[in-house]
Parts: sequence; C-alpha cells; structure tokens
Amino acid sequence: MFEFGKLLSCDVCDNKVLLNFAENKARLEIIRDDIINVFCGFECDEHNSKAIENDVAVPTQFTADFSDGVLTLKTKCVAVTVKDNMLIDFADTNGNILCSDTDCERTVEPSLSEDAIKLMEQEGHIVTPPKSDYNIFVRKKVFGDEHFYGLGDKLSPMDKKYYQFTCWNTDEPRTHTEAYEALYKTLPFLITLKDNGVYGLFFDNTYRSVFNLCKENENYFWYGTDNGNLDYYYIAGQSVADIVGAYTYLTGTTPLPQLWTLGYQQSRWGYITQKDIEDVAENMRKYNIPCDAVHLDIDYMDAYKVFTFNSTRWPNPKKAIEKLSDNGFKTVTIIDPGVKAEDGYYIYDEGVKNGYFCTTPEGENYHNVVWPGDTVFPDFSNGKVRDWWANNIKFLTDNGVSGVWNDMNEPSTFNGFMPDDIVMNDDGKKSDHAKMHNVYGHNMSRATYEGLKKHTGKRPFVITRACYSGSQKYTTAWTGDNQSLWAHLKMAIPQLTTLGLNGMSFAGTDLCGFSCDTTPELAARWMELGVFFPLCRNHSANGTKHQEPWCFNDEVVGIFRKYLNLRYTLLPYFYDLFYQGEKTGFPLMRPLVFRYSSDPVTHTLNSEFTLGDSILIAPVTNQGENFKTVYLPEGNWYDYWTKEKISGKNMFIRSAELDVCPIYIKENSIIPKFPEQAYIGEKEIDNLKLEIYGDNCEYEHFSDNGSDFKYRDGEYNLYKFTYKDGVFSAKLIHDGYAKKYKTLTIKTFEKEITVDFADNMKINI
Ligand code: MIG
Repeated sequence: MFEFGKLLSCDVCDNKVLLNFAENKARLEIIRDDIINVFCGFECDEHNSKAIENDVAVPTQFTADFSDGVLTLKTKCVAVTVKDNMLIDFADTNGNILCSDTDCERTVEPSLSEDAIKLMEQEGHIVTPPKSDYNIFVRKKVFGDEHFYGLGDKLSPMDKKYYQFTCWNTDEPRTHTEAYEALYKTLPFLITLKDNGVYGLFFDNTYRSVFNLCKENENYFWYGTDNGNLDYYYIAGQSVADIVGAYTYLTGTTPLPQLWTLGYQQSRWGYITQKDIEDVAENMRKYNIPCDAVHLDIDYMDAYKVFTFNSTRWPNPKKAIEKLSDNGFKTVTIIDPGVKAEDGYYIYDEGVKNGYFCTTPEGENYHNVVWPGDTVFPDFSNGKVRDWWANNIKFLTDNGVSGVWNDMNEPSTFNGFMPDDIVMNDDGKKSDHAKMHNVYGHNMSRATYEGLKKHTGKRPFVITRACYSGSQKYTTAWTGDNQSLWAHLKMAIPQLTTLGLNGMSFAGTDLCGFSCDTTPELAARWMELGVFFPLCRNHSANGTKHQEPWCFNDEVVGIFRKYLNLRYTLLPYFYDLFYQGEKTGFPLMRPLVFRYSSDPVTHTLNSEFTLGDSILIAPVTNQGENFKTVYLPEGNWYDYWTKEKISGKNMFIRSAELDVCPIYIKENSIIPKFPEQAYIGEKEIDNLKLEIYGDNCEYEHFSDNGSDFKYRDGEYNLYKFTYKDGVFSAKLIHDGYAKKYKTLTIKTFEKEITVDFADNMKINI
C-alpha cells in the first residue's frame, strides 16, 4: 500500500490545495461548491479521465487553512479536513462529518491453504481467497445505519451494503445471480445515504478495482486497486437526486434520443435470413402489435465478419431494409469488436496495414478466438482506430441500417482471457489491456456514435453491453444475457434503477428473458413491466422457446398489445423525461429513494419504481400471484386503472389479475398522451391529450422533429400547461418548431373536451 506519512505543508494553487506529505504528494481540487476531487498521481501527474471530457472545474470561493498539522478547507457546501496519512473527513456546513477515512485494524478473513482450495475445486467450487493488500486503498467509516447505491449493473438488490464488487467488465453467460462480483459494466460511482445526510463518491480509475461495502467489517467500507492514480470525487448534496445531478455534471448526461428508439423493438438470436426478419415484421402488423425496430443478430454477417452481409441469407440487404422501412420498421444490426483474421477480408487487411489492432508486447497482432474463429481486436483507445471504425459504419448506414448494437465488447474472448500486458495506444500514450479493458466498450460505443452521427446526421442509436462511467453520452445499454426466470424479472428493477442512478438512463433488459424458456405468464408479467423500461426490446437466445408476441395464447398476445399500446400513448411523457434528463442527468426509472430518501421504507424498496416523478409502477413479479404489495410514498396518488384516490405513506395489497400491472399517478400531475400508433410516425400527431390528476397541476412539454440535432439550435417547442381550480391554460414558452398541435384534449376525472390550440390560451373546464 502506498503510504503518505506526516502532512508537512500545504500550498494553494488556483483551485487546488497541494498536500505535501512526508512520503507522497497529493492534492485536493475544488471543482464546484459541491464537488471536491482527491488526487494522488502515482501513475501520472494529471487526470487521464475517459469519463470526464470537459473542463469541469468552475471558479469557486474557498478557504484553506493549515494549522497544527491539519488542513481545513471550506466551500459553500463542504468542509474538508486532511490529517497525517492522508486521512480525510468531509463534513456538511453544519459540521456533521459524513465521510471519514479510517485507519483502524482490518479484519481480513484468514486465507485458505492451497490444499484446502484444491480440495474444494475438485467439486467445482470456485475459490477466490480475499486479497488483503492493494497499492491504492481508501477506507471509510460507516456511521451505523448507512445504505449504499450504485456501482452499475451488479446483481445484488438496490442497497449494496454487505456485498463486495469487482470492477472488471465481464461477459457472464452463466445464470446471473447476486453472488457475482463482476458483470459487463464498470460504473465506479457510489451513493451513500444515512440518517443525517447523503454523499457520492466517484472513483475515476479504469484498472481492475474492488469495492467492499461492509462485507469485511460493518464499521467501514473500502475501495482498492493496484494501479493508476488515486483519483476520486466527493459529491455533496441534499438528496439522492442532487448527487446524481452532480455526477452527471462531471460525466455527462444521456442525450435526447430519436423518438423511434422509444418504440418496441423485436430481436432474437436465431433470425437467420432476410425472410425470418420479414416474417417478424409482417406478424407485428398482422397481430396489431406496435413495433418500431427489428434487430439482426450475428447470423446476418458473412462468417461473422463485421461490416459484411451474408449474400445467401441476405441477397439484397439494401432493398430488404428499405422495404422494412416502408412498413415502419427501423433495422438495427449487431456489431462485435472482434475482426476475423483472414487475408483478403477488407477490414482485416486495412487494420493490419495501419496497425489498428491490439498487439502483444513483442509487437505482433494479438489473436484470440471469438465467433469468426481466429480473431484480432481493434484498439479503440486509439483515436485513429475510432475514426476508422466510424467510417466503416457507413457500410451499414448505406444499407439503410438505423442503429448499431455493440456486443462482446468487454472484450469477450473464447480462448482464455486477453492478457493484461496486451498493448493498446491510449490516444498516443502507450498503454495496456489492464488499463484499457474497462473502457474498451466505452471507446467502441464512442466510435459507433461518431460514425452514426457523421453518416446519418441523426441522433445516434447505439446499444452496448460493456461500458464505463460517461458512456451515457454515446450509448444506451442492455443488461446482457439474463434468463427467462422470475428472479430475473424481479432483478430488472434494482438493476435498471441503479444504472439510472449511475447516469445510464437509457437502458433495458432482454424482455421475457434471453436464455432459458419463457412461459406465457412470465412473458406477460415481463411485458407489463418492460413497457416502462426506457429501452424496450424483446430478445432471446437460439434454441429457447420463441417469445415473439404471437407465440403465446390469445390472452397473452392481448397483454402484449394492451401494454405496448399504453407505452406508445405515453411516448410524449417518456420523451419529455429524456429532454429534461439531458439537462439534469436525472434518470427515467427512479428508485423511490431518489425523491423520498427521508422515508426509510424507500431505502431498500426493490419492487417498484417511478417513471419520472408522476407515474409509479408496482409490477407483479412472482408466479401465480394475482396481487401485489404496494407502497406509496408521501402525497396522494391515483390508481391508474380505477382512478381511486389513495393517500401515501401507505402499504396495501392491490389485486392484479394477469393483465393488470398496478400503476399509480401522483396527485397534481398532467400526463400527456399521443394516439395509439402501429409505429412512431405512422400518424401525423395533430392532437395532444392531457390527462389531469388533481386541482393544481403544472407540466412542461417538449416537441421537435424527433430525429436530428436541430433542437440544440432552438428548433423545438416548449409548452407549459397548467390546471388550477378548473381553469386550464396553455402557453408556448419556446416557439421554435413550425409543427404545432392543432388541438388539445383535456381530460379531467369528470370531463373530456377537445379545443383548438392557441399559443396562449385559457379556458374553464
Ligand atoms: O455469446 O450474438 O449478449 O444478446 O444474442 C453470445 C449472440 C453472443 C451475446 C449477447 C446476446 C447475443 C449473442 N451474444
């Protein structure tokens, strides 16, 4: 472990306080009143962040005082003290210490003997004795009742206390369980909530790292890694929402997507030919299931070579994709990072010629095995390789492809793991796989984003499996290979709300489950929940029971239709949340602790969430149960189906037959709705319906062309709707988009009226 020793002196230099310890130098950097960076450059002197791309520090007033060997630094929001051995306390302005380093004794479990490990391995146990020493090690006190949220796609419940996690992007095809320490994504951002406060910690280091959240000892939690810099951000705030806002201030927000990407998407690993896809599209329309996109998994390619079509299976891709498009379907293709090592294959030849692939320390291209067989790996940490990849995306867009699905980008390899010392080029700085592994998917997504942007001019639609903090700027994410299991239906809520707290707001799970066979009941319940996921894609594995809507009985097909129609009518609500989210960083799917953290019931509530602040979803996630235990937080709520008014801070049982997902609307909400459509853009939307829940409502609604970046130049409309004591008013508060609604339909509990829209109107309902 790196030691610091006595704190000898401190120097203020611009927005930094340099800390001179006897054995090391470190510094605090004041980013904003509420964000302090702690840095010790073991590897290099400056941040080398993949997550934070902008200059985030803003001029901030602070005081720094060094006396009696202790530094005290204060901003408007935070008081920091630093003592010998770099023990740091962060307090709020009332002097409550919220986050405090501790150097108490550790209690690492005694290691197992090698013999004991061998014996256990004979039966197939995987034994990883706890590692007790890290070069970079931060250990913080736990002050009693503390909850931990964050760390990405990890599978434990929402509160991560008592678990240990490893940040090392991992393709995990085995049945996902909460016992796994690592999964596909690295989002090393943690929110800690306790009785007297909340704070965030973002550890911006891409090497393999470990978070032990009181698993070792209830009195502390720790973070450890062996390489890179100590580089973490302390984030202060009043609420979980504040912390998420500040984290996305640093790492970026999820940008507004194209409207069609919010539609239903159908996928399966097993659609082989053009005809398979055409049949899916045809059936969607035949069975009146709204759907906007079909996905082409690996079998569309020629011998799994990226940027090719198999000409037997897809004799005329361009024409076929155009036909799909005429029928309202966008086409999304999978692209894996691995490039088939085959002379004469243009991607391989170009990459070899230009040195675009990862190499061994001896300078040979590094080979492993993935779907194409002998495979090499583009070095996406190199800007030139990202540009090259972005240019190759043109092959897809020229064929009419609208979005790209990036798989296997941990990177996943079939013949053992890629060794740590494989050479990569971190934008000119020589680097290695150990450092670049966790950002491989991030950089690949970034290249894909740039390619789609360049070749289409539209807001890129990228889906990724692996990512790092900040990837939300470039890509949506899915949670990889789940199974058609009730446990995984349940798990989707903590997993997706956690991704949302970590900035990855546009995410979803494979609806109905990827591997294993789904059942009609499970599929129905999964759809009732899944229509509220930002990314709404049904996907399954080769050889499993088919789970396209029409593969189930009439009742279940009806449930697909009913809930997808509900989603399509709610699209303006989803889209408004995305519009706001680009500014605030707030996710669409919010765990209840996001807004109601003073209510202890919300601290460990895994079974429901809100979509924005107005809609609460409490799905049934157990087989055979036709009821749900619902908790409503403070305020009044309306049952969406019965319109019954229910007061909050209230737990009760709601009956829920197979076609009912309990949904509640918060009092004083306005919910905007579009008409039902077979796909987005099927109808010209001239009318907006506003459902009014209460006597004192306000709502801002955004509308634009739904596809390109013109909204950033002001080409959009922002409507403000209010309803107070029977008077409805509408105002165009930003007038920048020529297409306006012709009529508004206002629906209260008592009445529904349709009126012509005027820029500034007031009417008695
Ligand atoms: O190891 O492309 O998670 O969604 O269908 C299988 C085939 C590789 C893993 C992805 C899954 C996809 C599958 N892929």
